[in-house]
Amino acid sequence: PFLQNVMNTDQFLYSTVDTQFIDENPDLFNLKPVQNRAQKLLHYLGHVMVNGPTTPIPVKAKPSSIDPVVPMVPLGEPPVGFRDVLLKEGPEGFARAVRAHKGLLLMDTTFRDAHQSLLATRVRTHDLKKIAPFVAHNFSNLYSLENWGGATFDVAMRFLWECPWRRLQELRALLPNVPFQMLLRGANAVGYTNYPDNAVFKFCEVAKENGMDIFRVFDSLNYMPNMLLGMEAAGAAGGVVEAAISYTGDVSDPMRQKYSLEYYLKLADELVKAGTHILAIKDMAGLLKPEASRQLIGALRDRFPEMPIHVHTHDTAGAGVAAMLACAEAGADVVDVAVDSMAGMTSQPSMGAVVACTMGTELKTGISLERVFDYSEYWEVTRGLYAPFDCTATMKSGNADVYENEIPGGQYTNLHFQAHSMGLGNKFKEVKKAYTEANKLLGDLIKVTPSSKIVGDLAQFMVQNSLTRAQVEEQAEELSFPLSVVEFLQGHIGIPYGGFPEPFRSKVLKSLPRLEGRPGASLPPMDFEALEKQLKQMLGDEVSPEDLMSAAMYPKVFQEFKEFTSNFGPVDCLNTRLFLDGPKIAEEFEVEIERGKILHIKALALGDLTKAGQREVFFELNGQLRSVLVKDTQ
Ligand code: 3PY
Ligand code: ZN
Repeated sequence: PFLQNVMNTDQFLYSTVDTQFIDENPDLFNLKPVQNRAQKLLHYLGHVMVNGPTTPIPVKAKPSSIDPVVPMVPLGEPPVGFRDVLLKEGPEGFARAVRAHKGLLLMDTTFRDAHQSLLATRVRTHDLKKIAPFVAHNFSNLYSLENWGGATFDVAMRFLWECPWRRLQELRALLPNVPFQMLLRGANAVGYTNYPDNAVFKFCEVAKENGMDIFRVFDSLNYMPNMLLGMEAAGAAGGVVEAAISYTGDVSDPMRQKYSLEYYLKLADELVKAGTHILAIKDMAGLLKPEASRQLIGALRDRFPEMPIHVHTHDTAGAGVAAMLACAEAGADVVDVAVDSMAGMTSQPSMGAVVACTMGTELKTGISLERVFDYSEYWEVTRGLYAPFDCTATMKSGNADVYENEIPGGQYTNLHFQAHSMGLGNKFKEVKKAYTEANKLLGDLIKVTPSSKIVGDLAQFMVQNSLTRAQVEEQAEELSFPLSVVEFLQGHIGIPYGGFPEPFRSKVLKSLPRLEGRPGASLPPMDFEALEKQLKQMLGDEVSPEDLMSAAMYPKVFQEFKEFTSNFGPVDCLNTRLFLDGPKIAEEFEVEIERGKILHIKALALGDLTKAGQREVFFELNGQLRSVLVKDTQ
């Protein structure tokens, strides 16, 4: 009441008194919400203690009990990095500086693709933030840090109950000097389907405003109209456009002619003509062998002497370091690596190995191996917290069979998890074989999100129904195919290189409609005003451009995320062990609910099951007894 009265005085309203103290202490007005959030977090912790994790767990393992230690970070501002060049000289100047750089540049994928490939994309902002200042201070000469896009956008909300935009904002504040890079699925943005053009443009604009720098744009069929749309959107937002050609097949194998060297060079011509700042080869399955690297990157280097070339790969077969060294020797400016303890297998090749192998040569990276060891130790221990998602629980090595099945890194891990969770642990080989056959049925596609999911869906359908490729072809008119396969054949994600497989397509589609050309071109623009109105009704307050974009990309996931956090509070403040497993009885811990605002919590006891199927969970919150009632769903 006191504050209410003061705020209603004319002196206050018309600023005739000095309100500086109030201006500088907005928390004065925040007492209730903090208590409210604290109570919600207790509710969350109680819920986890009674019912277990709130995110699906693929592996029967507990988070490790060892706490990660953040290596020392010097005081003061981090050194100048490539982001400073970008801010000063714009995308063109940045590209020139990259090309002119002596030595090999690295992109670190640890914050995105590495955990998407090894840990089911589950690494939380909490653990990324802790190590971000160390990266800023010790890896200021990275080309970029890949920390956003791909599956992270969806998973942040769907499984981690955190806002992907906030991740970007918070990391940006901690890491001002290294360019941030995201993976944009062209006309599919960060989703699995084509979005209306205005949604892709707006998405890039908001991403750039929130601190994104480099947009790696790809299309899952290398379908040029989709690529161009994504490139235009990233460029219009003021981002660095990194057009990426998805690589499949083997250019060094004369027997494999569909995706030949000429095919890739022609695509590169078009992307360079379309004005890409950087040209990328995206080897999402890790198929680029050293000899193929020499041929492909060598030819690109000769053809485009001024163009910076960036290569991405996965280490599934175990040849990733060899391939990246071959790419660098053939003229690539940048290659992708993940820190050692998050590298290898379906992830990227090891940063430490590439740094060590180029030391003392013209390709030296300028990165300190000692600092890589520190960084790796942080991630090794942090990775232990994600044991419930770690593919190494069952996957013990990479496998050179990827050269046959061509499954992208992240999907390879997912299919492995799926096979094990269905009790088909000894059938993974069969699943991979079916994937190879499904790919042939669909006409030998480029396989990367979302086309890889379509091939995977067809493979699963074949395994479940014990169907061979010949049987699927014979019975195509009668079978009830997964929707993704039917929509692909209708043209919903674009047109594959070489066209759709016939007569298979006609047999499956019969009289179903076919889309002509670029799918997004026939979609009506997204009505952002209507969406905003709808969100205001749902959220009851101002809707930020970031929330609007989350809802545009994933309407249902966004709504569930908002509902969850309105019940359970800002669960992203909890450390990962608490988030996944809750506290043990008698455990005391602190939660920083916002900067400088710390809650002291102790878990006291778990009550008996009541007749109504509930349990009372007792805590001490900042020295006061609190309890929450939780429905026991076990
Ligand atoms: C994604 O689209 O998420 C990928 O990582 C593709 O390689
Ligand atoms: Zn990848």
